[in-house]
Amino acid sequence: MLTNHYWWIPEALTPQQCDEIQHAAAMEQQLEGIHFGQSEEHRKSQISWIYNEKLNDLIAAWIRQANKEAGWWFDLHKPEALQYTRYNVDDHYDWHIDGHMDNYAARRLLPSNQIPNPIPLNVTPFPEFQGTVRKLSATVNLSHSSDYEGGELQIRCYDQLHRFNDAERGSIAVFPSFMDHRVTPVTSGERHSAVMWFNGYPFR
Ligand SMILES: O=C(O)CCC(=O)C(=O)O
Ligand SMILES: [Fe+2]
Repeated sequence: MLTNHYWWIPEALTPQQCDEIQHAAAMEQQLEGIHFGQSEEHRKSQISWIYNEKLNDLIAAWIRQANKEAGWWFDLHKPEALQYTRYNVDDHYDWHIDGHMDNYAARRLLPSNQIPNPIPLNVTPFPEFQGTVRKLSATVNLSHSSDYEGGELQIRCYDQLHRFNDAERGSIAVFPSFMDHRVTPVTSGERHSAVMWFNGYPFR
């Protein structure tokens, strides 16, 4: 299927870069995280969007590198904004994929006033995302692993379960967006992460 189900980058970001992401997130409005088409229990977390060019370019560059090192060589086009997520005790994100990869999933361009809320994954008001799908997902770990218990990112593929416990601050996990994954409930403390999705045209 794929030789590598994920690509792990242990010390991708310096503590200063992690601080910068956290400062940028603190300036933005906090929203309830949702998963389109799923019930409220599926996901519990607070999110904010980061539109900082320098920080977004930094994460995007790591994803591009992982894409090659992992041997995927997916055709990548453009990343979405960075989504910052806070998981408090009991917060979680149940099993899901971040996007399908085929032509039915390709985003259709719609005028902003016709975009439903919440926004389904297969429409966009932005011309630069027209025709694209999510290809690679990246989780940036922004908490020290000693700051929380539970809150473990897990990726499953057929009979294999990959568990990312003790994910140190500044590490990044990159995986294809069609891979099933979840974040288990936080049992103590607080876990902060940032996710970026890199889009491209459907697989062919
Ligand atoms: O917080 C994480 O590590 C992953 C979150 C996630 O899967 C998502 O936002 O789609
Ligand atoms: Fe996800």
